[in-house]
Amino acid sequence: MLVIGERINGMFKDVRKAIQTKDKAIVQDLAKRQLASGANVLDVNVGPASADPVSAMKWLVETIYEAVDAPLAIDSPKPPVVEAGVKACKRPPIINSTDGSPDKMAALIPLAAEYKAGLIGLCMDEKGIPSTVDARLEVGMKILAACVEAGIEPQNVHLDPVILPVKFSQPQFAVSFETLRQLKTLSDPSPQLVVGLSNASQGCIDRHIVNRITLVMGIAGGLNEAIMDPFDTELMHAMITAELLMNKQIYCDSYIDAYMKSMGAGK
Ligand code: THG
Repeated sequence: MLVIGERINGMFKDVRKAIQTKDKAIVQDLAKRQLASGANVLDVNVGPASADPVSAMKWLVETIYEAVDAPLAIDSPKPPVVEAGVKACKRPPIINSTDGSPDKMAALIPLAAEYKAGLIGLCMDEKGIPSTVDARLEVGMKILAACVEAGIEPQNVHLDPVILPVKFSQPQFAVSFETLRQLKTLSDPSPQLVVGLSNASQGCIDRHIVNRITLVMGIAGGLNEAIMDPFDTELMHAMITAELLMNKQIYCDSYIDAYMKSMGAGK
């Protein structure tokens, strides 16, 4: 499972403040601790409130690289912000994300091909998030086909069925789950399958259990990557156990410790 740490996001108050005051230590500490908790990749998002998102993205990427050398996921709905982040990267990042709209695909697919970056494709387009499985799959297929045509290998395409908060869009999880299952079969080798996990629990009182069960069900449906909170230890343990049950890890009595050690966690 590829754990993409979600915490360097201006949606969180501490990160928003760090961007405003150029406080490197907060960002660098989050980078180090997420990796030590088992994250493989760090998501980087300036948040919706940033006054100058292009410079904020560049500053975040440079600040993170001063402290750690990890792969990054450059996360913004605005192509110029993504481009600034990708250009500041020392090694190919994951671009997060395009959707199926012609404008975004035209801007981001060539950028991913040029920088040999991975590309996340959201199963939505300029008309919004489709409410049916077939319509979401159609968008996913369109993005995958355009990527392959541009020379991006399917393994570098990460499709996201789009998870919405269960509190506000309750019927949607079943649609996302079934979309996920079918996205897996779109190509051989299959694209990577990713979700923004914490979306599921936004507005819920007990967010932890909603995130945990969403992740476990996702893994059962073929999910192999998530943008998630690596500081949530029970979430990490649930993930490792779900992968064990899906036969992706070898059982031993200390399988959780063994997994964490293999991630270099705890350093
Ligand atoms: N798919 C892809 N990328 C994504 C998402 C997705 N990137 C952004 C987001 N969704 C995933 N990351 C987060 C990060 C934080 C939260 C949710 C998703 C979150 N934040 C608190 C909140 O809104 O309640 C912030 C408040 C706080 O604690 O300070 O829940 O779906 N490809």
